[in-house]
Amino acid sequence: MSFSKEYESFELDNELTIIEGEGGLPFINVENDFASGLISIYGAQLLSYKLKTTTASEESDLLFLSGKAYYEEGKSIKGGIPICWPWFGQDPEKRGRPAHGFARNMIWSLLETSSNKGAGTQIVLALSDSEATKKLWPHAFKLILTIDIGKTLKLSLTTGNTGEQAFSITQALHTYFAVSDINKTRIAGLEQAQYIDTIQAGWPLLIQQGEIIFQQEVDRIYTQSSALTLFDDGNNNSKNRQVNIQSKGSKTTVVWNPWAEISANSADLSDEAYQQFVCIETANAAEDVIEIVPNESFTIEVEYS
Ligand code: TA6
Repeated sequence: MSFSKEYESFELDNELTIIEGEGGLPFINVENDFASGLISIYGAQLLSYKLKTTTASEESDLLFLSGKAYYEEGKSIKGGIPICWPWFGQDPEKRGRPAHGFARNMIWSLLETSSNKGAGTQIVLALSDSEATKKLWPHAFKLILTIDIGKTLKLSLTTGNTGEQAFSITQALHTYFAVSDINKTRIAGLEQAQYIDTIQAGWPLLIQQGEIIFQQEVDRIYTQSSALTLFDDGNNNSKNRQVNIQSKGSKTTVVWNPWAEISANSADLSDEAYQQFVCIETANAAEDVIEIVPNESFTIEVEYS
């Protein structure tokens, strides 16, 4: 039986069910020939993606999900792929509105689900302006997130301006990649790229020397979005793997690992959590601000393989 009548018509035989997830939130459970996935309709947040191997077993999760995550309306779920929108980072107007916007803290509508036998499962979710969003942000909009769960994982986020005035957004697909050991994790593709180091006072603009490695807290906004590769070189572990990241519509890549102190001081992360993930975010942030005029839309996309 479906979690609720409202979602029944979206279920797909032997492939997609709507279940009662953590905190009583509606979750979409996907299981197809290529992979499995779990999406929280609250936040339109993908929480899990596991590729199937040729031996019909599953690979370990591509995504990190904190064991201490909150599943409560008004709070964000720590892990998976949170949608940061319509602003990235702290409230740009410093009015005390939530960090990373409000899209990750709202129940979205499920618009469509479909099965494409040779390719996987497609899920389309939407969020439109409401009284609640207008209190935080005065604009009329339609946000559409399409998730393709197949041999690769694809996300596409389209912002439509349905109002009569232009608006500007910053945003990010704030992906938490699971890694077996942060000390053996590296990212290639941003060598010589410029980045803003948001940990240092004054946010200096620096140049990336070699691959990105992790030996302390890292919180950087790279002003470039090229093809990237995440290497998880942890040995004796099934997570030992390589993830290719291809994006469109983004001129910014955010790389974040909180390291030990922030992990220990975050109520929704365990003390050791920082060893198990790295965030690589396809974004429009810092100077990469997107203006959208009435009746126009803007799409950001990413594919992980
Ligand atoms: O994207 C990096 C970042 O902005 C960090 O500065 C850190 O705060 C992180 O996101 C997580 O933010 P959250 O609000 O989800 O705790």
